[in-house]
Amino acid sequence: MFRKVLIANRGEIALRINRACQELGVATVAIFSEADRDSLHVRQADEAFCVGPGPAGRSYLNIPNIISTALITRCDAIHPGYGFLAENARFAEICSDHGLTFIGPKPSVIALMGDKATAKRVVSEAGVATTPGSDVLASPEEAQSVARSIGYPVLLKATAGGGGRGMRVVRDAAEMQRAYAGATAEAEASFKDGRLYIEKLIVAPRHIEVQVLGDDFGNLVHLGERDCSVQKPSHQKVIEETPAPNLPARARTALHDMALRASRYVGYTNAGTLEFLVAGDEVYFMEMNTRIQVEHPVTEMVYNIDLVKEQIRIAAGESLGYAQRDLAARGHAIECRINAEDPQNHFAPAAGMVSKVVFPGGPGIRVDTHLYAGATIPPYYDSMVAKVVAFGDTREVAIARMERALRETLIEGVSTTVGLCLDILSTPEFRDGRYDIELLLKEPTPR
Ligand code: MV4
Repeated sequence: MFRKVLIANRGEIALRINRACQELGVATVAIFSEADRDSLHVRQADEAFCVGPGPAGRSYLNIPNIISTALITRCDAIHPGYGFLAENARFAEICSDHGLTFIGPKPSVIALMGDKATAKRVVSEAGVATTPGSDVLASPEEAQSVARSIGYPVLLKATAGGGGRGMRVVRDAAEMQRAYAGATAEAEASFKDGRLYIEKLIVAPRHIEVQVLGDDFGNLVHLGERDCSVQKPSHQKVIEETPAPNLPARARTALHDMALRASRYVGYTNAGTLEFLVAGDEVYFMEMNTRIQVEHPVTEMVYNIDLVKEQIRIAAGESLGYAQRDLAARGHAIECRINAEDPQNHFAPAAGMVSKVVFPGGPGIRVDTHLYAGATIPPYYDSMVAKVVAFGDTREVAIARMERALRETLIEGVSTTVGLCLDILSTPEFRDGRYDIELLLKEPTPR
């Protein structure tokens, strides 16, 4: 096992990684920006070092400063969390060039999956169904010709994308030229890579993902699925749950089998998530995320497994120690993401001082947060401030606990998505477990 790990992140996930390390008897080094001096991860880690000013480009993305901090403090490994450098293959390579273990998959696999068009091609070689469409496109004319053969409406997507940036719906051939130019420009600006591919637009699908864990000895398991269909038009996930409600047994088996088959084919190690679109009984692979995800706690609750500890154990060269048949999910878990956002400003991320905070507790409730009374939320980073997770033997119990927990939650000083989550939980679509990605897309945000 490692002696010391550098946590290359901030916020709740930095605390989460610190907890896993503490329980494993691994010492921790936190890094922080000048805007995060008073953050909890700085206090809770064994050591902490400032790596630059507030803007992430100069601190949490500052590779030379992060690597030198790890070397000076004699760390063995770096945990990247999610966001920032988590899916940067070059960073993973630089870590290993400096004798530091990157806690995640191999750099070559990160790079393979980071190219969404290549990922689809490789995964389909493994016999996994992918959304009908093209490989990388050379021109809008080629896009029109592919679209004619698969049928409109189609989606233009950025090869370097993921999370919906550089994505355009195209309803007919006449729209293609403009949409193509817009999508390329956006992808070029966001990723310095304007390459696009095309997919048939799946109408009103569910967005379901499968968690996998693989070790360096060829052991690979899935840990079930998470339904992440409740997303804002901005592709921000709001509520996730496991198991996916009302999922036909055939579709569930297909999801799990495809996840294992694709992961095995690319030699996947550590924790990963395969994203699928599900329409009725049809299941299509969309992309793979080569990191721990925000919503990992719901999986931890039903499998009674600490995924972050597993990531660290695997990276340290330990074997999984269990097989698929040893794993069983029990009960139901739901996560609500609490974001600080300004309803006066189109729900843009809100910065400011949090004057009062009360988080819920009691049976079946877990809260992952870095907030405390008196904390300031800097303007530079993601607006998520807490995750409230509810567990129950049944979905109904989990929902009742979540509603009770959200009503106990008090955050003063900034506006949050607590009310939005309560509104969604009360809709008939959510209560019946019969919702898809359109739940938050059709009508303007309730309340
Ligand atoms: C799609 C899709 C329908 N058809 N692809 C891709 C990135 C992810 N964040 C959303 N993605 C989607 N890809 C095809 N071929 C639907 C989504 C989608 C979505 C699209 C617009 C607004 C919200 C969405 C929420 C989940 C999934």
